[in-house]
Amino acid sequence: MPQVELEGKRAVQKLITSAALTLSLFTTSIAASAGERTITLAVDNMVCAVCAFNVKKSLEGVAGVAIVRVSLKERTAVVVYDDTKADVNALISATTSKGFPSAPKTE
Ligand SMILES: [Cu+2]
Repeated sequence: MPQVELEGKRAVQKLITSAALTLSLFTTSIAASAGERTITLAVDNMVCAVCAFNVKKSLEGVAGVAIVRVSLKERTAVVVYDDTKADVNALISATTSKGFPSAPKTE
């Protein structure tokens, strides 16, 4: 039954193509999300888990901040924020005012 086999192959191909298309649309919509930025801050004075917690809390208190991931080991805070509501200076002053001076991390 070569005909049936061919149909089956086509159906699978169609499925793969539509899955790939869905995935690329999904990725595009995330990238295009309005005003969303991610920045890595190098944070000073973090010596223990409580410090890291306080840094996280200070950043989460800034309007427009969506996600904060603090690494005690790396001495960094990765912040996802809406740049129509918050800016880098607001993030820096939030941690600095709690005793943890920070600056955009340069590789
Ligand atoms: Cu500490």
